[in-house]
Amino acid sequence: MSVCARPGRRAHAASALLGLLVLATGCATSGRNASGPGGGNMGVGGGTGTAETYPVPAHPPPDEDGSQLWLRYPKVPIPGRLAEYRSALTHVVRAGSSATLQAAQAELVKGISGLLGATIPAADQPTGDGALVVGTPSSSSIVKALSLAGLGSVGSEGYLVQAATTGGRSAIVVAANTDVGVLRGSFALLRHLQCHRSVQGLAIAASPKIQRRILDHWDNLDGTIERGYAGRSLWDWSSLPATISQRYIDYARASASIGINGVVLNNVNANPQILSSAYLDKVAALATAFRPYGIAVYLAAQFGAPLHIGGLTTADPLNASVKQWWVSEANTIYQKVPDFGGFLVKANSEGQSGPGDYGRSHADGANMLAAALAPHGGIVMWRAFVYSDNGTDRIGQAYSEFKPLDGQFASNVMVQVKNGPLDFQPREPFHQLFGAMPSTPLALEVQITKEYLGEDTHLVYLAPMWQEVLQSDTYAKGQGSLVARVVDGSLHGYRMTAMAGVSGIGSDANWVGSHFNQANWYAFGRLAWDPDLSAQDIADEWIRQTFSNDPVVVTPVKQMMMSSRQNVVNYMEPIGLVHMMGTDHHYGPAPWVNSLTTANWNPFYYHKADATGIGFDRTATGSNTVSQYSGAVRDKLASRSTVPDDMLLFFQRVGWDDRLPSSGRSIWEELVYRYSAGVDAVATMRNTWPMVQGRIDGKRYGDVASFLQIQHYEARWWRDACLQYFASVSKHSIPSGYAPPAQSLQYYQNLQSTCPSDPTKPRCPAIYTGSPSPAILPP
Ligand code: GCW
Repeated sequence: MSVCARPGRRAHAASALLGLLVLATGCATSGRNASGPGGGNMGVGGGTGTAETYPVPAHPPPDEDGSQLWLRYPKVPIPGRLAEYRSALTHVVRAGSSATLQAAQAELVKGISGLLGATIPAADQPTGDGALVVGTPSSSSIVKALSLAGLGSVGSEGYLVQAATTGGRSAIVVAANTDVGVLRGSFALLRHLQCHRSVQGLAIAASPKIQRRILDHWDNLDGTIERGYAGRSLWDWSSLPATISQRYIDYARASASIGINGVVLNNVNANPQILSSAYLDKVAALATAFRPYGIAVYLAAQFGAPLHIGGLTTADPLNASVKQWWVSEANTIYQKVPDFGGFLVKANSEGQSGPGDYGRSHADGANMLAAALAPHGGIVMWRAFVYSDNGTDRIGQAYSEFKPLDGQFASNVMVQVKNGPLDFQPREPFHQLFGAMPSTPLALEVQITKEYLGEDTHLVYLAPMWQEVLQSDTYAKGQGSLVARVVDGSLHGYRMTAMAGVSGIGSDANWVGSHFNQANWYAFGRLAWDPDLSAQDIADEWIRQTFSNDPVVVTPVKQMMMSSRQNVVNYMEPIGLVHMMGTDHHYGPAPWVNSLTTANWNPFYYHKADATGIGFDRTATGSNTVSQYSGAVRDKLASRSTVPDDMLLFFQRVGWDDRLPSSGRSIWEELVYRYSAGVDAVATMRNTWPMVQGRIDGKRYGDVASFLQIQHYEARWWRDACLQYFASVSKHSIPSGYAPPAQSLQYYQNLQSTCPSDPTKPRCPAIYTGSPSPAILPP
């Protein structure tokens, strides 16, 4: 950690005024220590922040709609750093002619020209100090002549970004072994500059720790997006393949800038038509658009496709005609898309067909597809999201089904596992399969779209949640067997590694439904590149690029982001509650629902609250699913004295008046406290946000303020509805010192018929009244 930006005078004044903030003195450095053969990110030099004070903008900055994401490149507003950059970067030496190098050069010219406030000229050779040289040893004679020592160890996607001397003149070099590595290095340099870090002694070396870093789109061919809250699908199938919109290119630029190298174009609840020749031409056009950015295209394949579009009477994976159908399908795909990545498959899950329909195993199904793809280098990502309503504990079913198959999958199959054993809830333990499949490469799937965390409106930064999972210790091979080490392949020596994020990216101007949801797309890419990056450092660099480097902005916004995940856990599902959302649309609270015919779709299934207590006993006295974790983890979760508070009701059943050792409160009191604290934490965010007013543009400022208001009302809705319900079953009342719920239980139950009217932009105007805080009354 190096010296960082000092807060300007206004920051001190503002913090003294609000009495809310401790101004941080740290900021993210340019990289982290290299970490062994699996890749690493090392920053040496150039990480220094600035001691300059950021000027207060004379006029509010011009409005922005968020469409530029973190690639905005505004002119550096601090004169010292601007002068440093202007002398260190005087011209760009033309890169080679490949589409990827051209893309890198175009981005550098655009970005640096914006940051310097003047177009940076291009030249064929260095013409003086300050040349920016980009390339590989084969595309650039200058890079070749530099014989950079570290290049050998950055692999095919890594890069070096460093200060150098060429022909006696100072230069900055972006060097890699491949053109795609050069592109990634170019974005790393732009990130460095956008964070206003010094370029003196610049020396960044980085390479990805995870091979495949993939956005999964749940986009349907009719333009809708399952669990999308940002408008319609980006892919305009009707105008493809003829029309390649700038939006596709901007999507590729943004994704490439954070290291993403794959995209599954369509929903895992897959329409088999995507595999038809007409659609494959459209897929090929997108693949062509993305290729210069190092992004490969994958498709979600419906297992029943041979029946639906192949004219066969079976999709049995052991049937010779079925196998042959997939072989010729794969051949067709690779004719059109030579670098096609492979298939993602949701099989025998939530109504999707699969090998189980024919009495075959997941391995039989996956291996049949894998055999068709193998000659072309493609892979299968077979999802482990399976459960049925068979009377056994839902969260143990994937483990029971997949663990026995370890070692039976073909070498080009990965099993893709959600972060937790249930379904992307605000807080879950890590999935039991991590650490339990040493012979099967496991890909980690997380959800960027906030299906269960406030959809488009709530400000919830997800990197702390993903970091919590990645840094969880499975103890599979003793202490230190982190989920991150499973996923990066180093724990079990996996031959393939991958991380996937369910994108939710749509055609809204801001791409993801809200300005702050952009941070989750950004953080996904950065963590997939290096799962050991800290959520805080990622937030820091995202804020600097997306809003401002001014500490008056960075410090409070980072504080809002870093507390946001625990806040949402508190006001939606504290101390281990899960799955209490409304049926189907998953918007708003509905803990009382217990009438769905699929038992494990009922919120009641998960909390089992009655007059005697609350919680799902997964210890030896209950479902014993806790025994699917390895010894140390199992013992911790199974014991009342060691289970973390936020996992309590997920694993254990407790009485309402039992005391929580950490707080001394009864379970009932703790629920009331947590729900109330969560609501009031949103009030704190709303009070903090005005600190950035005038420092960022009015449009984004206003958009965020109005979403925070919605979040505040909805947090109170969650609290009041859940507390009313639990009060009624427990026969307890709200203790003194807390605001009473605004409405009756019946009122909240009746809301289900009107809210939301539009599940793609879910809102509930009826509850946007009154003042949500304080929920904890002042003494
Ligand atoms: O969380 C659930 C979603 C479904 C989704 C499913 C899955 C694509 O509610 O919409 O289906 O997960 O992951 O397959």
